[in-house]
Amino acid sequence: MKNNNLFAALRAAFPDDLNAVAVETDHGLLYSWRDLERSTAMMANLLKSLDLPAGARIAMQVEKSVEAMMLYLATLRAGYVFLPLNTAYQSAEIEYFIENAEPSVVVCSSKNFGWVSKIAFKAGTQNVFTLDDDRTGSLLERAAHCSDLHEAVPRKADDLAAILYTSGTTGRSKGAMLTHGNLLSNALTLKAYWGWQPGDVLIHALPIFHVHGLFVALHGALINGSKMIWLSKFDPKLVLKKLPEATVFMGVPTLYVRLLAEPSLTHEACRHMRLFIAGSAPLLIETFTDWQQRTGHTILERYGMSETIMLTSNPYLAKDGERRGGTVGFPLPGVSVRVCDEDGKGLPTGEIGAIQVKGPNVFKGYWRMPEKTKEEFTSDGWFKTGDVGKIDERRYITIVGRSKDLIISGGYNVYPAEIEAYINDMQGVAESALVGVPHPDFGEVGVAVVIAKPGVQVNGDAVVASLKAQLANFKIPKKCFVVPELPRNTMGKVQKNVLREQYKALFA
Ligand code: MLC
Ligand code: AMP
Repeated sequence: MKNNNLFAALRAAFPDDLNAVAVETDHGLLYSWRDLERSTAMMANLLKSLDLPAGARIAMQVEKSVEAMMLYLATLRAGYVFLPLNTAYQSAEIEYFIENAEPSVVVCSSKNFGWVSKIAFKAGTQNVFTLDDDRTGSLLERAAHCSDLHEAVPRKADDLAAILYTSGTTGRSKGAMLTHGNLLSNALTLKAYWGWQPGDVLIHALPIFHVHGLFVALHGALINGSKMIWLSKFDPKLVLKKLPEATVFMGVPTLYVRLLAEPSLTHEACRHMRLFIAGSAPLLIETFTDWQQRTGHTILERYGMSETIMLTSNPYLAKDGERRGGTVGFPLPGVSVRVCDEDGKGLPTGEIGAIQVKGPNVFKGYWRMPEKTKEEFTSDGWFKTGDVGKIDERRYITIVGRSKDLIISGGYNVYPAEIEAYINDMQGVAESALVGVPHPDFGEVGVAVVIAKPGVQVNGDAVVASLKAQLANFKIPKKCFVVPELPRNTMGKVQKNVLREQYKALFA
């Protein structure tokens, strides 16, 4: 029977010359395809030696490094389930993920070992390793003693490969379960649709704990046997320096905004490039047109989410149509997209409604949340994205908003309910509301509006400072206002649209 292990498919795409460079880092290190092959085998053998239960989760919260990427590949190879965690998460956030996912292995940076291992051991995790971005840590020390030969463990297409936590409008984060089949089908579709070619070189400048950097960018290069220029952190000057050696770049809109601020971004600087791809948040039309003028390239915008990986894309080839700014293009081959009213009835062309999707890319469900999973699918099997949009007569899809109360800041999702719960718990706070307002760099940022309990003084800056001590940095509102009352409708519900309007020019 065919082995549907995603690693096996990625490995099969390695070039014949295993001595060729697979990854070049911003520190000037070179990793060959043979290095990827051998190091992932050693890590996979280490995982195997731990005698983990079938379906064991391997959680990782470490700074971006090639070794961290290898741990992901090794987890696939060994047939376990990868659980990447944003490095910005603090203890309360990590505690929730670890208690919820019950990973058998947790890998963290050595500076966090004290508090992370305490949480992990308390939750029953047996193995906690360290991994730092300078190629040190107990994970590598232990893997160094393992064989560099390893046969990818047979997996079925339906077997779990990764769990990505994504927050909800209400309640705690949910783990989206993605299978080997989901990830491979999407990688192959994108390889064909975006015209990956021999000789392509990707600048990988995104974090590797979310869909964009971990799957879209990484799988894209690997399934094409393409070299990656690996940046541990996005740095516009370094990207510009590397453009003449690269052909493909992927980024969230903030990365494009920051590149546009560099005077050396010119037609000439981008002469070697084949394709610029944007996604994870709306790309402003100004950014799209400025980029065209400054570089001569038309950004290809695509749309996806943790539960579905990539869903739609503007065309790569001119014969399939133009890349239209402000739209997210067409459903990818094999993916179905429909726009419905509240009752799930399909809407005519051009009408705005809920975006629902179906396809081999759509996840298996939320980790240990069968009820929540059921709620997010229609009775006829379509996944409700929570995004609101329309499809025009030429089939282009435009996202016009979200039915879910979500702020996307610099490509990271912030769920107001989570932040409001923290603020409401603070002394002296009666109620709060978090809204997203336009921001020139992050696209959108959170602003908190708070009312104090009668007779109590609450300081907005103190609210922000207190949140900083508890939550990931990208979730922190950029401003907090203390006001006498919040605008409400006749039902008493806070009118967030009124607040958004009131504060919309704050960062203009
Ligand atoms: C950092 N800060 C942010 C922020 N990132 N605030 C809001 N939103 C963000 N995204 C905070 C910092 O903590 C700091 O606060 C201040 O803002 C300035 O930080 P910075 O130094 O400018 O930030 P930097 O480290 O440069 O990070 C910015 C960034 C990063 C844009 C490079 O946020 C990033 O890598 N975003 C990409 C996210 C991503 O990969 N998303 C894909 C999700 S997948 P202070 O107070 O300390 O000054 C997905 C599906 C799909 O959505 O379709 O792809
Ligand atoms: P996540 O849950 O982090 O995977 O974020 C997924 C959400 O990001 C989607 O549901 C959309 O709301 C948003 N998103 C992704 N790509 C785009 C895009 N190109 N334009 C607008 N929104 C996008």
